[in-house]
Amino acid sequence: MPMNQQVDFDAVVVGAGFSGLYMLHLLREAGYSAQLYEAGSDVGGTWYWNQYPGARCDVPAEFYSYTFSEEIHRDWKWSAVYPEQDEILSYIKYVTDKLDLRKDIQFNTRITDAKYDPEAYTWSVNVGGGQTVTAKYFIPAIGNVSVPHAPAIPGLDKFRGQTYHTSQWPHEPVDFKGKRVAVIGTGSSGVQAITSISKEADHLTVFQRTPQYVMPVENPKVGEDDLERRRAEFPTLRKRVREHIVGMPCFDVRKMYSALEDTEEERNRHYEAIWQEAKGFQMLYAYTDLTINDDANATIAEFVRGKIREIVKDPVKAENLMPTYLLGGKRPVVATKYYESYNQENVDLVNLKKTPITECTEKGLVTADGTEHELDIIVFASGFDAMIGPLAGTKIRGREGITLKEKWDDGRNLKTYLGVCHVGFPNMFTITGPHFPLTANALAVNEVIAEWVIDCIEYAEKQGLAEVEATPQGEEEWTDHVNEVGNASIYARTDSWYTGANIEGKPRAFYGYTGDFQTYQDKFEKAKDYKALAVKPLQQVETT
Ligand code: NA7
Repeated sequence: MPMNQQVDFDAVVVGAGFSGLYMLHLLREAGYSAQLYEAGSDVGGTWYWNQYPGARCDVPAEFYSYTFSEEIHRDWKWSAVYPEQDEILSYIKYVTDKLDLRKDIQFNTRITDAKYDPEAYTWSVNVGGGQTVTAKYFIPAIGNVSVPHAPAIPGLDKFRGQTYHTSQWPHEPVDFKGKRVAVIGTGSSGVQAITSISKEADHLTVFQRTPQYVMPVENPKVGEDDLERRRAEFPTLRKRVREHIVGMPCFDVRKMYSALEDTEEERNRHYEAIWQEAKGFQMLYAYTDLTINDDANATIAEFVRGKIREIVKDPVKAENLMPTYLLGGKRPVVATKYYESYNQENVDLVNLKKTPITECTEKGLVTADGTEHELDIIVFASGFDAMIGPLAGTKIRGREGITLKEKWDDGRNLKTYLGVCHVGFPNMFTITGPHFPLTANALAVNEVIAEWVIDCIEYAEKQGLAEVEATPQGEEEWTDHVNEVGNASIYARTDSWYTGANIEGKPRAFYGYTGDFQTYQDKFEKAKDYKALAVKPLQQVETT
């Protein structure tokens, strides 16, 4: 501070999810004027939009919480290890009010376009209603799984029942009692919705394109003793989270060697113990090489397939639920008694690889075998145009007037610097954009990025800079690193939204960062020398 340009705000932030709210707080703490615009009518981001039945976080809340304030940590009581969506939303509202952030947030405002003015060194942001605001810094924090994707089913408009997408769920409860329901999609959202809706609906038909490895997790209540322990441990919380391989320092079953070094019997004993203790994600980290060595991965994949055979009584359903790709190559899914749901008489499974949906009629969905599945409600749990979708779908024009979508050529030429800075887009920082880490606790990552951004802004202001922008070399090196770690991992050899394979025609790329959390943070530490940024001193600007 102070800024030099004539602007409405020092910074405009877009999106009132975990990352945008923290960014707003950091900007205000550092003395900048900032305004946050949010499309929804309240804060919450992901947890505002995804109010589908069964929605909950699969990272323990103890670690899926902000780590910057002891007071917030001390005063908030999580009721369970993996709280449900409404509790996480209440937490976000609580933090918003505690930090008094609402006064700088404008709700019900979807930002559709923003433009950099290379003469004035400012961003103009269209805030709707014919109004534009200017800011030196523009910080989209609009999520990376926030643009829903749904299959184009011929005749869907004829359907007489109701349709929903998990990520655009109405804020009034949907009543499934006595209803015939379809869920299309079996990712994290579908699996959670299936386990929940199957308990209420008269009949549930799951339309599955690719089977999932779903690892069991229970959801114990958090008692007073636990809360006391957590409060006492707060001083080391941030350090523990940041030093952990995926930002969840509760992994206590990891054997620090290759799965192939144990005998089959020892290995299966180890997997069985983790399965019985319902330790969720920890299965994938049971040994050090399950995500990097295909042979090691095959051992755990076969173990889980064995569990499906054991749990699911109907052999046809069991066979259709059997995944064959590398476990963890798609984002791991954890749930409580998912496979058991298929033993309920009211739950059917359609394997879309064998019998794809051909059309929708007034009554329901028709599959290639000619069956008409009569339905009252269709739930699309069919995922997202992930990672680039939200930013590419917003007309954000940089110095040369081209949009991010054009710069990235829809993903064919995806390059970023740290996922945060972009050549041609000075003074813009994307917190949840492409190249965001996919294998770490997202909230911990948000904190790392937002803190780097505020440091960078402070640096720019102290140096009297008009512009900071990624250099082509910075972008090149970071993107090479993203591609290198991606190519060396199992994610390269599995179809998933990590590489755009979930959407027909979407170019293949590593849309997210799949390296470990330590390496990622090291890159940010190193980036504090700002050598990968091109800067333009304000004096130079004033004299040119
Ligand atoms: P995901 O993980 O992308 O899952 C989407 C599911 O929908 C998945 O099973 C897809 O099958 C299926 N899908 C996608 N397109 C189609 C079509 N056209 N027809 C049938 N089925 C389809 O999204 P989620 O919402 O579950 O989770 C996203 C992330 O949000 C999650 O990982 C957390 O980070 C939070 P596929 O496997 O692609 O064959």
